[in-house]
Amino acid sequence: MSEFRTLGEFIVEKQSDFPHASGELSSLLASIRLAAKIVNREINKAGLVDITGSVGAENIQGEEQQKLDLYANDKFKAALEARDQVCGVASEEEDEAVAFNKELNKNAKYVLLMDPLDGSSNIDVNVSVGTIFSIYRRVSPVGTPPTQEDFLQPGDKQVAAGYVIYGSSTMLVYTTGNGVHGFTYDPSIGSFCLSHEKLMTPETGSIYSINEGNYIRFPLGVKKYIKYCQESVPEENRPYTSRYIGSLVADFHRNLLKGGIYLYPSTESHPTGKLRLLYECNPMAFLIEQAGGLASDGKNRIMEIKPTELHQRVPFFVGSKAMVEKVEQFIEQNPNE
Ligand code: P6P
Repeated sequence: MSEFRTLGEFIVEKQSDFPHASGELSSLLASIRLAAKIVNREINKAGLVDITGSVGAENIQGEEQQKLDLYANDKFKAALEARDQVCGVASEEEDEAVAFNKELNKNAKYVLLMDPLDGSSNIDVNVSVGTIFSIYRRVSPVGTPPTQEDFLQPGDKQVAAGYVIYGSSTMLVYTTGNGVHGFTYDPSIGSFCLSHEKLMTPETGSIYSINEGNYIRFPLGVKKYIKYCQESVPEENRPYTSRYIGSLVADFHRNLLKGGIYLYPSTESHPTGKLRLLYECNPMAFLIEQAGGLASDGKNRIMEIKPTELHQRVPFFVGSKAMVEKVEQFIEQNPNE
């Protein structure tokens, strides 16, 4: 890890990758960096302060909102609203998209979508959690409030995406379409320092990540893929290893570095899958494709899906190219009766 290339310096250095960039995207990434530091501080002392546990409310997903979910949501919104790059935010914790109405926001060029604290139900048991973000250029006229169309853009239109993983160390991993870069937070100097430049995920791997407790409810092709992973064929590096943390950012991050596949198919309780297209699947899809991997709903490339609703869910298969292609083959060969 180099102490001499902080996230801030790297963003400015790479700004030249953006023709006609006026530095707004760079400033926007700096806002995310600030909010990540604030959330990281709270998460690291969550066990000591009465900020874990639930608030006794549910979000639009019907999921019990954790105190830190709302804390993270508020901090990221505040950091973004205090600057002039974003005209509005959509969040897992907000039923509708939030328009920023201050004058300095109305002329902003970007919108941001986020899952402010993914996997937050794991906080009380000290499992890694994460923030996921996705950034688009607005399509509605600058100077007017953002519209639904600004947020319902296909993943291919993203200008930046990334996540913060609050784990054994805190990292910020992002792409602006010029590779994936990882920065590790050094609390002794209060900076994110470049630790993984131009991350590429292995073409294949030996880790599959899925909640096998739902096995009997999986589509037939997914069941057959799981059995394929468990079949012992040493010359093909099988059986694979099953690793499932129950926190997308943590499972994704490990598989990105080591090679592997994360699967969240449709199940009875989630007939269109559990993960949300706009602020979980699209940003992770942008990252994995930039790192040489694939992201699919089992048949289609995630980033080609035209969104219809802010919180819509899709089946999600993401990771090493050869592994995603293999599960797509099983799904194609075993259409559900
Ligand atoms: P299950 C967390 O709620 C999340 O959205 C992802 O972070 C995680 O991978 C998944 O759901 C876990 O879902 O149904 O296996 O508990």
